[in-house]
This record gives sequence, structure tokens and C-alpha cells, in this order.
Amino acid sequence: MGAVNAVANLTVDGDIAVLSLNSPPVNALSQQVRSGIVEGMRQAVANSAVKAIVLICEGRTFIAGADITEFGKPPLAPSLADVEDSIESASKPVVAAIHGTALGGGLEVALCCHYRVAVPSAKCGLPEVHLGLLPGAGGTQRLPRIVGPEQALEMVTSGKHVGAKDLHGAGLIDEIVPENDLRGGAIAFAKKVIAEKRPLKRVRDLNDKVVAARGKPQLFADFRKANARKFRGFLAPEYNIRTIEAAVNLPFDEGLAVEHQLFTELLNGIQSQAQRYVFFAERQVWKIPDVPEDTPTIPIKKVGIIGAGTMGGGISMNFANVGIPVTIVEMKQDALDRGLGVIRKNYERSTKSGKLSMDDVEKRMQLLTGTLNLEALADCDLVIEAIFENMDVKKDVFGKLDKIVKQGAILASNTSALDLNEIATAVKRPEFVIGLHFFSPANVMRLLEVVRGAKSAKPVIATSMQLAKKIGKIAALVGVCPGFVGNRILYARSLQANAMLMEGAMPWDIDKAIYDFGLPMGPFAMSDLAGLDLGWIKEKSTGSTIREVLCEKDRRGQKTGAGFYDYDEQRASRPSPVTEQIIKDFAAKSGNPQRKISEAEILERCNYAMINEGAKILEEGIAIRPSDIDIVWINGYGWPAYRGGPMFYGDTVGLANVVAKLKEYGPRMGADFKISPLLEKLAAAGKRFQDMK
Ligand code: 3H9
Repeated sequence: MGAVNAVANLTVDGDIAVLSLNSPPVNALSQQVRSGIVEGMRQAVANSAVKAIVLICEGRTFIAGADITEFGKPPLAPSLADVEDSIESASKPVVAAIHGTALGGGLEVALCCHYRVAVPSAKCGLPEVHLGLLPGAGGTQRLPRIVGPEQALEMVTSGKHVGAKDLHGAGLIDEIVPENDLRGGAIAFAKKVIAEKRPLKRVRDLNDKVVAARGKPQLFADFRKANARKFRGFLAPEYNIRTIEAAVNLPFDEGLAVEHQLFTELLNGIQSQAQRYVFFAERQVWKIPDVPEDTPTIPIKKVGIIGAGTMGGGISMNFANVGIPVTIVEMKQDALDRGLGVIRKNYERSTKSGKLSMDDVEKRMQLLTGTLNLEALADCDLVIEAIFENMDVKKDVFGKLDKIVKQGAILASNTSALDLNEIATAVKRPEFVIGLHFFSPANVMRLLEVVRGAKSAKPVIATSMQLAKKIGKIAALVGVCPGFVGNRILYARSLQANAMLMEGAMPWDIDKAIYDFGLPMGPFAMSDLAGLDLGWIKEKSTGSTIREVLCEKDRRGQKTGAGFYDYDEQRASRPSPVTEQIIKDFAAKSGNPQRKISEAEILERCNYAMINEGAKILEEGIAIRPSDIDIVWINGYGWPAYRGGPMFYGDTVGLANVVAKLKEYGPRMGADFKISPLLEKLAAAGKRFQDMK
């Protein structure tokens, strides 16, 4: 006994063999781990002194799934099915000892063990759906046999990690063992199994729960209906549902065959490819080439927010949620009261959905201190300015902050449009200035653009990224340019959308194409939601754009019941004849010939203009890598993850095709439109954005 291979170790403790895996970071089921298990099981079974086997992992977690990096490569023996068979058909009881997260293939392996014990903090889940997949190693057939089809449906389609205690209740975990003694607890449990002569319990043989649901198709129909909106466009949730249906309606081996066929189909499809790319993109985005992981950070114990409006309030909530005290500064008492009132209302709404208790609400509210006095920010470690977009006002505020706030603190702006470097000229410590661009509603949206000024110091950047993680955001580091990454690309798309209005398309035609492509809404519905009067001043309005004319007619978006669309009391939209006429009048004046614009053209012009702008952003070094741009658009604008972000989408279309189309559209793209040299270069070389190093 001893080392089985480089990642597996077998020891014998009395009559219990302990097969231990150690393959950092997450003990994924790589070829080495698979062969370590198969060989370890063979040795343990062959050893006549051994009566039961414990499967356990070193490091931070039990097996967290198949090794995603192996997908799409030629399969290497032994397969995961071989691994599972070596456990499930073992002649001695096998006990899985779970800590950390048993996910995907990891949980599937545990389900092939005859028993499972876990520490209280352990979690289990089948998160394959997030990778555009389904559990492909028997999980869809075994899980419903233990927890029942209802909970199985929920788990495979949500990918949620479920706590050990809940799963103990559901029968998946046989015993909860002490947090600090998993190994001892698992061995004691294994001894009990032997002493009590418990049977080799194979999950595949359990049938009660699936049989009980047989002949109840309504269960699945209802589930599909209830989740239709959430699943829209994604293939994997539907395929996951079908496997649970198979588990209910078919014998185990036939269900397994259905699972295998659907898994293979998903694995080879573009959606899973995109979602696996996003998985790695979400992890890459934190890595900044010139700001190494060991860069010192500034402890953030107290935060100041200037502005209690929608943005300032939402931003404050993020910090209160993680226990960081926040001082909120406003100019007038009524604005401050209103802002704090809105925050309270938002929190109270969360009590209705059960996310928070009233006690939690009070605790969070107590962390928020409102004041009219800027001086109250003196001892903050981070101050975020969230006032309206006006350079002079912002510079004035930063100048004051420079004199008030202690040295070593970070001075951040939430600007979405202004030049951060110019703002930084207002202070004597520009290296402590950074942009923290939250997206509205700031307490909900996951994206944070961390804007690196020309002088932002590395510890300031490192602290901002770390803090973003702490408050549950996904942060992308971007450089200074108008609109940064997200809004700059949005603007490139808007130019095309607006141009097409002058050529014969209506807002609803464009919005429909973009919605059907997978985004939550198109540009005109989005404008109506945000309000058309952002930055519009009645006295200065000249009626020279469609937007201005709409505002002049008091069609300022959803809030006034009309904008590009008309809205009913439930805020349901319908095309507006008034808007149609305004557009037709403008189009006639423009002299453009009017034509029917196809859905393909709408999508190509909008999406390819975005890809082109993304390429320019890369050329200018505003984003670190193409996948960071994709992260911004998925998390800030609802680009569908199953299309992998605009840059990944460009790769799937083929960059040569993108360039060819942009050239074909030529002058329609606009007089100022230029194809990015980087895009042309990649296209000519037959390369993808993903090939950029
Ligand atoms: C599956 O099992 C299919 C089967 O049903 C059927 C097969 C036939 N593979 O997230 P972190 C890397 S599909 C390869 O920052 P945390 C990750 O890239 C799989 N690599 O840590 C990162 O690398 P780097 C189903 C993986 O503590 C490092 O590990 N399972 C894998 O915040 C640390 O990751 C899943 O989908 C993997 N499976 O969170 C679970 N997992 O340091 C996916 C991680 O170079 N994993 N890496 O950037 C997770 O959800 C989280 O990693 C976990 C830890 C919760 C485990």
C-alpha cells in the first residue's frame, strides 16, 4: 500500500482502506485521477485484509468534476464510466467522504459509492448546465433515484450547490461527520457498515422515487412552463429535463443510453463550446499581467459614497451586504432621506422573497450612515463618487476630497463617460484615483468595470479587483476611453440601429431581431427603459433627432408611458404609430431610399460593428484580452452566454466572413466607419480572437 500513482494514495487503517486523491486545485477527474481511482480500487479490493474502502480527497475539495480542459480532445483510458464501474461493482462497501464541493463528475462518482458521508460545510451539485452540458456519467439517472425527480430537475437545470445538511435530509448523504475530522468520521462510518453488515447499496437499483413519478408528464410540462423565460435560447436545460424524464420512464440502462446520447450532442455543439469558453474567461478576467497576485492591497474597512441617488444607493448596498460600513454624503437632507428610504425598500423587498430576514435588513441599514458633510469621509479607506456626469463638478468634488480624505485611501469615480485622467488632475495623488464603473441597478448587476487611469497605482488596482470579488461582482480591468469597453461597444451598435431607422427599419424590427438572437432587449426598448431624456434639456432641444422629437412630445420612455413604444399600465409595449410617423418624416428628409431590411442584415450590421469596435479596443490596449470584452457584454448587457460574448461570436462566424460582410455593407455602415486593422489582419491570417496571445 502507498502511492498508487502521482495523485492517488492508498493506506490501510485496520480493516479500512483509504483511497486518497490529491490533484490540485480541485481534484478534477483528469486521466491521472481516473487511473489512480481504478488502480487504487483494484488494489484495495484485492487486499484480503480490507473490508471497506473510503474514497477521500486532499486539499480544498472533493472531486469538483470532470477535467473541463480535456473536453474536445481524444478520450484517454480509463473512462469515467470505468472509474464508476470499479467503485459501484466493488465487492466491498465504498464510502465517499465529502468536503468542499462534490460537483458534476465528482458527485456522479460519489453516487456510485455505496454510502456517502460529508462534513456540514460540504456542498454537492450538478453544475454541468452552466457549461452547456448535462451530467454525462450517470448523474441524471442516479440523482432522481435518491432525491426524487422534482429535486433532481431543480438541481440539474439550476446547477445549484446544495448543502450537506439538506442532502442528508433528502437521503443523498448518509451521515454528517465532524467538520474537522472527515477522515476519522468516514472510517468510523465504514466500520459501522461492516459491523452492521449493511448491504452494498447501489443507487442504480433504487426505483421507488422514479416509479412514483411515472405516468405524470404534467410534472415536466409544468416545470418547462415555469422556467421558460429563464431557459430561453439555451439548449442544455431542455436536454437535462429530457434525461430526468428518461430516468422516470425507462429502465436504468436505457436511461443511461439517453443520457449518453444527449450529452454527446451537447458536448459537440456550439453552445457548450461557448459556455466552456465563458467558464475560463470568468477566471482569466481576474488575471492582470503587470499586477501580480502578490501585489500588496489596501485594507478597506470603511467606504464613503458621494451621492444617494439610484447609483450611489445601489453601490452602497453592495458594501453593507458584506458588512462594510458606508458613509453616504448628499447635498440636501431630503435627497439623503429619499436615497436611504429607497435602499430600505429594496432590502425589504428581499424579505418577501425570503432572501433576507427583517433582522438582516436592520443590520445592513445600521451599517449605512447618511450625512450632508463631506468631512465625514476623512477616515474612509475608499471613497466612490457617484454624482451626475459633469466634469467641472466632479473635479471640484475630487479637489475637495483630496484635502479631506486621509492619505493612502482610494478615490474612485463611478463615471461611465468622462475622462478619468482629467478627473485625476484635480488631486495631488492621481496614483490613488481609479474608476469603479457599476452598472444599474448597482446592487443587482454583476459587472464592474475597473477603470485604470494613466497613473493608477498597482496596489489600487489590486485592491479594487479584490474588493469586487468580495462584493460578488465580476470585474474587468479596462483603460480610459469614451464609454470604456461596454458603452463604447454599445454606441457602435446604436449607430447602426439608428442608421437603419433611416433606411426603412422600425425600432421594433431591430429590437425583435436582437431579442430573438438572445439578448434581453433591443436598443430601442433599452432606451425606453433608461429614459430618453437622459442628458436632454427642454430649452435647448432643437428637434434635430428622433429622440429629441420624442422627448418634445413627452414620450420620454417607460416612465411616461410612451417612448419609441407605447406602454400599457402593466408596462407591456406595443409599436407606436406616432413614433412610426416621426421616423418616416425623418427618413424622408434624409433622402435615403427606403427598403425592407432583413433580419440577417440587422444582426450583421449590429453585431459586426460591435466586433469591429471590440477589435479597436484591443488594438488600443483598452481591454487586456478578447475574453474580457465578452465578460463585459455577458454580465453588463445580457449577451447570451450560449453565444460566448461578441468576440467569441465573431470567431464562430469566422473573422474573414465578418470582414467580408462589413466591406459588402460599405457606405451603409456610415461615413466614419472604418474596419479595424487588427480585425483585418486576423481575418487575412485565418485566425480567431482566441488565437491572440
Ligand atoms: C463534468 O463533470 C461532466 C461530467 O458530468 C461527465 C463527463 C463525461 N476542470 O473556480 P476557481 C480550475 S463537467 C478543469 O477559481 P474556486 C479553474 O479553471 C464539470 N479545471 O476556484 C481554476 O484554474 P486557474 C462539472 C478546473 O475555489 C482553478 O481550477 N464541474 C475545473 O473559486 C480554481 O478554480 C464544474 O463545472 C474543472 N472541472 O471554486 C465545477 N474546475 O487557477 C467547476 C476548476 O488556472 N468548478 N478548475 O484559473 C467550479 O465551480 C469551481 O472551480 C469550484 C472552486 C467551486 C470547484
